[in-house]
Amino acid sequence: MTDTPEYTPPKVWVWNKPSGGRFANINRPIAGTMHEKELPVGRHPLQLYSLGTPNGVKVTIMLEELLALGHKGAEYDAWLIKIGDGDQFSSGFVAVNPNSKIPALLDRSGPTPIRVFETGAILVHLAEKFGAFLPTEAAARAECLSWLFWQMGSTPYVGGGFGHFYAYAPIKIEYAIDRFAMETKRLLDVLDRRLGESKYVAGPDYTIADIAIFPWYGGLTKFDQYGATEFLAVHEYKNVQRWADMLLERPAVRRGRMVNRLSGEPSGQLHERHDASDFDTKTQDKLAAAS
Ligand SMILES: N[C@@H](CCC(=O)N[C@@H](CS)C(=O)NCC(=O)O)C(=O)O
Repeated sequence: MTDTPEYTPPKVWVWNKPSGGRFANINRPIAGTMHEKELPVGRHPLQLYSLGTPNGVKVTIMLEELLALGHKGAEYDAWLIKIGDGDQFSSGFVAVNPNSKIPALLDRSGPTPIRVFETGAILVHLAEKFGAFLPTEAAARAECLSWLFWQMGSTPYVGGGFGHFYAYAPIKIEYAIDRFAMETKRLLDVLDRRLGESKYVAGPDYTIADIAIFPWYGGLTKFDQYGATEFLAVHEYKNVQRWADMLLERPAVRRGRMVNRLSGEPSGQLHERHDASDFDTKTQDKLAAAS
């Protein structure tokens, strides 16, 4: 085991110094509004305030899938929330999500706007609203919701645990990396075994469980999330690879991954989406060529 500095916790923890590491500037022990600013509102029924992270991408994939099915009521404006700049602490954003995390959805299709936060709640809200990607038969619905909530419960160990200590923490702590690499590999194995017996996560059909799980576990296996492809030996998870490749064939998945994205190839970054045509005209490469 490597040596890490000795630390004896004080009797009462106090916030007296930045914690260090990536994202330390936005971590704080208090909730609520940090500055006054309203959110913009566009012309579509659904207003999404987000960023192209794995959590944000779940919702843009869902919306693109609904539009691909012909649900015009799923038209949306996707506004960029730069969490590195603290946009999630504005009065407008906190009113839509008191937890100050992207993504947050404002459903303005009815007489009174409905706010929805937490991706699990957003995916269920949209699935029930449009009657899509959530089976109605009891056993199939239970299987889908079980895997959906498996993602919600398990991913903090992958992102906040493994990703944080492997890629973002200011020091490498062997104990923490071991602890969360073990859990991340166990979770990949859970998913791999499931996908060895089932075409999609919840059964024979594509559902919101796949939409929620893909950006995280597909990210680890296909997109070198946290630079950990080799470290986690992701090639071992053959069924996850097969499933992720299959999802990547879907045009709606490819479009959803582009929305609110601030990194990667300019042609894959659509910072804001207000119209279906934006994918053809407003990606960063197109905007650069036009200016
Ligand atoms: N459980 C939440 C997680 C959302 C979340 O962690 N969002 C991150 C980006 S991926 C965020 O907004 N972080 C900003 C912050 O922590 O201040 C969900 O599923 O919606």
